[in-house]
Order: sequence, then C-alpha cells, then structure tokens
Amino acid sequence: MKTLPVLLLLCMATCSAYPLDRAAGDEEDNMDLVQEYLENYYNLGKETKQFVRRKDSGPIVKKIQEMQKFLGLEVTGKLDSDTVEVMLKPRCGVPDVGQFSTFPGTPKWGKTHLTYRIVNYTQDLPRDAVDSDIEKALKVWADVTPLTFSRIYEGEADIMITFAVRDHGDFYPFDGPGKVLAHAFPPGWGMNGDAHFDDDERWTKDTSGINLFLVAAHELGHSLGLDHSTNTKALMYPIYRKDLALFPLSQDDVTGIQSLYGPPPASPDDPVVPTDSVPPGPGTLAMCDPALSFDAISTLRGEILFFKDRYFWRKTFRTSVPEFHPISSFWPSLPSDIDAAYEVTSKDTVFIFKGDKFWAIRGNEEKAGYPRSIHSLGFPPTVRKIDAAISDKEKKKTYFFVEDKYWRFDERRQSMEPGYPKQIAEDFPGVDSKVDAVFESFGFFYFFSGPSQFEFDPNAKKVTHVLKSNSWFNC
Ligand SMILES: *[C@@H]1O[C@H](CO)[C@@H](O)[C@H](O)[C@H]1NC(C)=O
Ligand SMILES: [Ca+2]
Ligand SMILES: [Zn+2]
Ligand SMILES: [Zn+2]
Repeated sequence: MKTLPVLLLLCMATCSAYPLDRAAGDEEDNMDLVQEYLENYYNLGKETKQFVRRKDSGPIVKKIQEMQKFLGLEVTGKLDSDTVEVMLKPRCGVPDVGQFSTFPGTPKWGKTHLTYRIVNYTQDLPRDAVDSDIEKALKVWADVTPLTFSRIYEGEADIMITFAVRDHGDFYPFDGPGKVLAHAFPPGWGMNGDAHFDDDERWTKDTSGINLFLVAAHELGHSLGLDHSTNTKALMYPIYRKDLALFPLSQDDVTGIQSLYGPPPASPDDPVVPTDSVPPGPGTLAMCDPALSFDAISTLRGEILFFKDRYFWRKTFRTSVPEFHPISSFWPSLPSDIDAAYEVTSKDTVFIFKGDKFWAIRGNEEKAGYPRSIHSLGFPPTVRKIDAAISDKEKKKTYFFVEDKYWRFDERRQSMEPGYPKQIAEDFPGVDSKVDAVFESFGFFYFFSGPSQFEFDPNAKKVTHVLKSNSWFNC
C-alpha cells in the first residue's frame, strides 16, 4: 500500500516515455530505457551504442547481464519484466560501474576530521529537519569509524550539500521527479566530496515521500569514498529502499567503510547522545531502574530492540546509550504492550505478538497481510497469548514460551513440531518458568523474568550467568 505514492511518482516521471504496461510492442521503449540506463550507470561506451537496436548483439547482452548481476537479478541477458521494473525504480545517480569523479581511482580522505556545509535547502521540509537528517546521516558513518564531522556556515567545506534541479553546474543534470534522487562525489578537492539532492523529489522526514535521511546516509557514503554495493541489503546498494530508513547500515557497509578508515577508537567511553530520539523522560529515567522488566525483546539486523509499554529501546552497533522511541513512530500499526517478538534473519523479518495476533515487520516497513492469528501457526485454541519467543538461526527452529511450557516451530517446514508443548523447567533448567522476553546473542539465549536475566547456553543446557535485566544498557 505504501509503495503507491512512489509508483505514482515514478509513473508521472516515466509513463509518457516508458509505459508501465509493457505487455507487448513496448520493446522500442525498453530499448531506449536500457540504453540510457546502461550509459548512465554501466559505462556503456559510444562504440557499443550502435548495437543497442540489435537486441541479441553480444555487447549489449553482456552489459545487460552485468547490470542484472550487479543488481541481484536473475542473469538472463534479456529485458524481462523484473529487470525493467528495477530499472524504473528511484535510485542514486552515481554509476554502478565506472567512475563518477574528476579523478580516477578510489580515493579516501587523508584526515579523520571533516567539515560539511548545508549550502541551501529544499522547500519540502523545515530547515531544522534538513539539518537534523544530515547530522543523523553523518552519525551513521561516524558511529562505525574514527571520522568526526563539524558543520561550517560559510566558505568551502569538505562536503558541500546542495539541493538543485536539472542543470546545476556539474555534468550530471537532474531529471525531474523520480528516477535519479541524488548523487555525490568521492573524496577530493573542489566538487569532490559534495552531495547534491534533486529538489524535484518530494523530500520527507518519514517514508511517505523520499526519505531524506536515508538518501543522505547513502550519498555521504559516496562522499567518504564508498562505491555502490551489489549486496541488496546494503545501504550502498544503488536502488532506493525505504525499508532501510530505520536501520540503514548492513555489515557490508560497515566492512566497506572500515576498510577505508578502520573501526572507531577503542575506548569511546563518552556516551553517544542520540540526536533524534525522544528527549530525556520516562525512557532515560526508567532505563537504569533496578526493577525494570521488559514486554519483549528481539534482534533486528544486528541491533537489539527492548519493548516496554508504548516504547522501545534500540541498542545499536556501538552506541553505549540506547535510543528510546515510541513504537508508533516507526511502526504505526503495531500495538503497544506487546507480548513477544523474534527475528528470522533468513527472512529479514521480525514477528511481533500480542494476544492471539501477530504482525511482521522488515526494517521500518510493516508487511502486508498482517495481523494473523497465532492459531495459524498451529497453536491449539487454549493458547490465547505467547509470553516470549526466540528463533534459533542455526537450527532454524523457533521456540514459543507460554506459561510454564514451550512449543517448537520448524521454520523450514513452517509447522509446529510434534511432541510439544514441553515443560520449560525440564529443557531450560535454571530459567525462571515465567518468561517475559528472550533473545539470542552470540549463541546464548538471554531469558528475562521480571528484573532478572538468565544467560543460557543451549548446547550445554545450563544457565551460565544471572544478570540484571538492564545489563545491556551500561547503567
Ligand atoms: C543551491 O545551490 C546550487 C549551487 O550553487 C544551485 O545550483 C541551486 O540552484 C541552489 N538551489 C536552491 C534551491 O537554491
Ligand atoms: Ca529525479
Ligand atoms: Zn549511490
Ligand atoms: Zn550534481
């Protein structure tokens, strides 16, 4: 449902030239589209262009295959509908193959302290919203590197940020609404390092239009020296993916940027204060309360989410102080006071339970077709709610804890295993039989019961540590 505005936007931009209905007779249009796309992003040379009209000629088929491989599509060498669909999506203007720089090579900054300047603004958002999105986008990279950034208000900064339409003084004019959203230049002098945003897009703080924070985080990756990634889950993948807006960085991005600048300094004991979370209030105060208990806990793309009432704490890659947000600010249709949550990493999905219903989220996107009934998973009618759940990603089994019993679900077969429920006390000795929440980290299961936490080794089948529930918050 949420993709509709984007489709409409795309359609406005592309329908006249490339009708979305491409059943038959649209091959000419598709050939124009592919020619432009390959020229812009895959270094399609002048000498190759003349072959474009001849569909099955070697060079163009090779280029199409190269593009399909890069974008994670099935490599057919043909303009099948999946390929055309991806080519019509909004994306970054920086080429996937070939240089977008006045200097060849893959440069990086020779210093770790960089300056940036927001030269001008879009009318779509208040200025302070643009300021905070840019700051947040820089922080994405600062969190995982030794890089630091400071803002200047006049003169030449390392990273000059502008909003512009069409021709804007480089050789890469923007293209009106849709398609190209922004571009940025790799580190260096002059225009290098700069990031340009197409002001014909509708920039938004949320994902109703084009999410500025997400595009800025991607473009600033280029400003720091990263190229496009072929990993479809990476922030540096060239196609805009609004479902990354909450958790933009993948391990691929972290590995990429750290190969240029290394990891953050070893002893950053100064807590990083989140810039875009709810100001100090219930969350920050309650966080270190020794009586703190949780409703549910789940991992999400390497981070940990601790749910409580209407809120959740988000423990990110390396921040020592967790962020605190209302659940509804990321997933408007999720309920508060949830019962259980678990991540299935192979599906990049977190399942959220409350009462006899469950929801599915991917990043900050809510999946369609939910909520569903827990009974569709195979629970008998007597089960009315789940207390806690965890999915073992190695064994592909999900454990559901219900009162003093647990059930086991086979993720491969998508069915409840026979012989369950069993007693928690029997198979998880040492764990309090009333489980509030549970999640996995480095092969251990962490069970939460009131203010207590039990670190359980599932192989040795024993509790290895007993901790306070808020031990993850560095209180
Ligand atoms: C912002 O500055 C750039 C570069 O000077 C210019 O091309 C562009 O038109 C300006 N945009 C706005 C919205 O003023
Ligand atoms: Ca555009
Ligand atoms: Zn890009
Ligand atoms: Zn530009």
